[in-house]
Amino acid sequence: MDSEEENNYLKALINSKYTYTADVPAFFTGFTDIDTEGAWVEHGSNNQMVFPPDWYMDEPNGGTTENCLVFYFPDLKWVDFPCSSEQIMICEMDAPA
Ligand SMILES: [Ca+2]
Ligand SMILES: [Ca+2]
Repeated sequence: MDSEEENNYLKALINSKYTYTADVPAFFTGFTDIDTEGAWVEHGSNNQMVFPPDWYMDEPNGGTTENCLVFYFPDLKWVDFPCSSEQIMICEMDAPA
C-alpha cells in the first residue's frame, strides 16, 4: 500500500467482501513501527509511509505494545494493534505478467 488511492481501494474492497463481526474486526496492512516507535514502514523494508495518514481519532495509542497497523471496522480507519493478535492479513503481490 503506497498511496491514498490504494488505501481507499482496499477499504472499499474489504467493505464489499466482509461484514463486521466482533470476531474479525481488523485487517493487517503490513505496516509496522516495531523497529522505531512512531516510524511506520512496510514490513521488511525501510519504505516510510508517504501518503496522508488515515488514523482513527486518538490512534495510534499503543506505544511499543501495538506495532502493527490494521484497518479497523466499522470505518476501516487505521489503528495500531498488537502484532500477536490473530486477524486477517492483506497480502500484496505483483500482477501476473
Ligand atoms: Ca507502536
Ligand atoms: Ca491502538
